[in-house]
Amino acid sequence: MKTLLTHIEALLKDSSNAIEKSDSLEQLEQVRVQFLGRKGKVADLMPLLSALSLEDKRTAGPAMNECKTVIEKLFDSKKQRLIDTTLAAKEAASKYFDVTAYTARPHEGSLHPYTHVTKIITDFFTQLGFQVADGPEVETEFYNFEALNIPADHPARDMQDTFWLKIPGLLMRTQTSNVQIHSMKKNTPPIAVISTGRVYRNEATDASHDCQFQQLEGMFIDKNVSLSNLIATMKLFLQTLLDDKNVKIRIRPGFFPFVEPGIEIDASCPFCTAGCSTCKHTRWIEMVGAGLIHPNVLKAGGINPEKYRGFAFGFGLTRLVMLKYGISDIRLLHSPTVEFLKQF
Ligand code: FA5
Repeated sequence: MKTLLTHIEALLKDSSNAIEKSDSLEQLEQVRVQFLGRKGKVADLMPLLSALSLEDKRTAGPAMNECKTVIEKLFDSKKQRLIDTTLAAKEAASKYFDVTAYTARPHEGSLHPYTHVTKIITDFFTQLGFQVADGPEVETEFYNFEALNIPADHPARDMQDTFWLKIPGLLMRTQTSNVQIHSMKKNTPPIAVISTGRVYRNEATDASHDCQFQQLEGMFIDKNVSLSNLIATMKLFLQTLLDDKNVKIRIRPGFFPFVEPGIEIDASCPFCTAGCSTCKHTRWIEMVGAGLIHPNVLKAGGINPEKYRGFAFGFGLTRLVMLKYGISDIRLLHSPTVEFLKQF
């Protein structure tokens, strides 16, 4: 009996300390379970009580009940105090809440990858003295084909399947090379222009081909323009665009009716040292068609080929954008997918 009363006294002291030390509702709940729970310290004393004689039980029983009631009261009072403190802290925080400090911000847009790359291109070429020219997307057969040395029966017309308008002689331009003729007709040499914009081809769409894409055209006409001027310009441009001074170029013969000689330029892959999926494990990426402007084209533009020479080049601008940002599907470039556009 004496042992049980000593235990009750110790229990009251321990529980009171533990309850007082709890500084959160979660901690207090743990203490409650520890003392008043089904397997708690109060329940642990029950076997001692049952072992007592009937007479001792008359004294010890009420002492046990009293102990339980006191612990419950301590617990309830502490719980109320903790709730009050939490509420008071919340109230104090909200009292000085400045409702004008937060405003709903408008959704921020970002530049399209085409805009980013077009800016790099125009910055580069305008620094070299080129001017930016524009040309119509709805074009005449003359500017898109004939003036570029591609007469109606020329097999090169098959390479650029065309969207024709219902009005005879009008089409959606298949290449930005139409700007060459417009610029020659408007200016006198020296002429240095670049132009970027949409072109259209009647082609099936897949991840790397579309019926609508963008090209970058460039042209320089003066006395004594040579193939080395073209190659040096292209090398410097590719190094700037790919942001890699070590980019090397490789020249291959290429056929375009409006240049003679015609070349194609490949750049060493800036993404790998031993071959990757971008360069199809060849270490080279096909970049641009170019060459010295054909005398017939100069004549069609009203420029004397005996006196002047020029170079011209044409990039798939869409391909440059895909290469620069690692975009694997061309269709994303004119899709309204916000998750894609937000990255730029
Ligand atoms: C031309 O269009 C010539 N006008 C380029 C040129 C200009 C050569 C000046 C010489 C002097 P080509 O048809 O190869 O060339 O097209 C140029 C680039 O457009 C290709 O290298 C490719 O990157 C891109 N291209 C062609 N077809 C598609 C297509 N369906 N979808 C996406 N890009 C395409």
